[in-house]
Amino acid sequence: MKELDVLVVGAGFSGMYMLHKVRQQGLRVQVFEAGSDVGGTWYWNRYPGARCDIESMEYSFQFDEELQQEWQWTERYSAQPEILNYAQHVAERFDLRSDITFNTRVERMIYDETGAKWKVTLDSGETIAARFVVAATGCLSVPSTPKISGADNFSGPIYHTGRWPHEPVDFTGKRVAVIGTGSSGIQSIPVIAEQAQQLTVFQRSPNYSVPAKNAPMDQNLQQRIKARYADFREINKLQPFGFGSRHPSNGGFVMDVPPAARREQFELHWNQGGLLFGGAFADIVFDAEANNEAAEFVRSKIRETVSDSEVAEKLCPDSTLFCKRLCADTNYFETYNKAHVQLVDINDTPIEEITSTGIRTSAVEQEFDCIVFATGFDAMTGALDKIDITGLQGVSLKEKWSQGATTYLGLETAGFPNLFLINGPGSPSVLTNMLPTIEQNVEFVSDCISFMQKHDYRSIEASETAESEWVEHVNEVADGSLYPTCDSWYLGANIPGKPRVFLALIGFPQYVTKCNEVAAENYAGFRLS
Ligand code: NA7
Repeated sequence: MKELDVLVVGAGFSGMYMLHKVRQQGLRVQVFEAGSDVGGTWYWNRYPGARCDIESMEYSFQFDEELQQEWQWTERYSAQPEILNYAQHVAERFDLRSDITFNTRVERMIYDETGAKWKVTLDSGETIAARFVVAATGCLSVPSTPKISGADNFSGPIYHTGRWPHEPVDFTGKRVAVIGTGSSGIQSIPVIAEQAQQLTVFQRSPNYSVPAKNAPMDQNLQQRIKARYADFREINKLQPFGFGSRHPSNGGFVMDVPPAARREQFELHWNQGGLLFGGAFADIVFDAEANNEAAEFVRSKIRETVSDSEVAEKLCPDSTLFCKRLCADTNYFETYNKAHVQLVDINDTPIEEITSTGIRTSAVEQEFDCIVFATGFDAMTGALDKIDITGLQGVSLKEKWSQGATTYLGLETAGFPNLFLINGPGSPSVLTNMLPTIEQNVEFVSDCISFMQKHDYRSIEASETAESEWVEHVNEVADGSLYPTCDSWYLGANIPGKPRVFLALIGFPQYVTKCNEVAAENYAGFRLS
């Protein structure tokens, strides 16, 4: 049986950096990746309009000064092809592909307590022994497709935004249905509408979206940031969500400001684009009245943009702003002013069936040439759930997490020694700029492995006490905010039957401090043996 020191699952940005780090430590490491190349999220999500909602100068690696100096971004917010090129550049620059096995899934992992090793079985049938396994499996990597009766009978192509074909899809002259209006729907709908002969959007819940204000990269700005890149990165890490220092938040509270000045402040942050709107006031995600003021501002923008007032009302969310990730769009609401674009609210007229030629709702049957599911992911836990993982005393991870995922720091879960998670449930992950968070998690894990080697430890496991205290902490912080007040994928609420547990920690700087303290105290809260 092949023996490794570290086996990494996934070759997205987490797996790539993990490989680079542990290789520098002189360890035997191999990455296994289901896709045919690196890139993770940016490998799979090739749908038209796919774009990052964090500015390019921040959504990139900072671990290597030459890398961050040499790479030139072309837009304020990068589109998927450019980010994928970047991932491929990183793979080449650090010769990563030589230690990545592509087109290979990890199917099963069993912990051998006596040998303090994981036995990992691949879909090729091969089993490999590894002292450590790092699950770099991504937060949004398992697409969720609702079960709609008749889908198998549809004669045209059915796409999912999260599993988009590698060859271009041409919608010219086509009658297209898009189901789902989360970020992927909101980004793809305007682009599909440019080609399609007719586009019908099936909406279950409207979403808040703020124009991204994307633009070609300001090259002077790129130069200025690069001249002090390390400082820029450090300042961003101190922001509550780990990004956005160029557009500082206003520390004030919404209701402390008179209405006219309040609107002016919202307008200012609206014009900064996308997620930066959240910086308009400090209490938007904590106070319901403040939140509703901000939400009402966004609704007023939707009403201003969409000319048909009935359609505008259907597009206006009434849920808590930010309790689902705010979308950043380019011409989303404007698209509904086009004569060939139609909005169907499936709360009024539910989808009953997909037929061989189209979609039948309770009101009407409509013909389509293709259907696009933009229906999201089994977030945070989906990829781990797909692997059959057995830890101590024969307990499976599925059993352990049947009432909700629990971890210590999002990095390990009790009963599963030497299995590290990158951006695991209970870490800040999706509530941050993912790249610096990935780097922080990977560096924690690689430092921990060095520490274990130096002190001759064979295994490390989160203690039950540290884990339950951490879970309590994550929930306490979430409950102090408005995040748990709607059915979001942060809570697993988009997947039927998934336990409702808040899966991310709010607050990146506090998390980093905690991790540093844990490491300084010889990995307090972990059992080393
Ligand atoms: P999201 O944000 O989970 O959006 C999925 C959308 O699909 C959302 O509008 C859902 O409505 C809708 N949906 C889900 N199931 C159904 C069914 N059964 N019928 C109709 N509509 C449905 O996924 P995205 O891919 O857009 O974005 C994920 C993240 O990627 C995003 O937050 C960014 O961080 C990047 P719902 O709101 O559940 O009623």
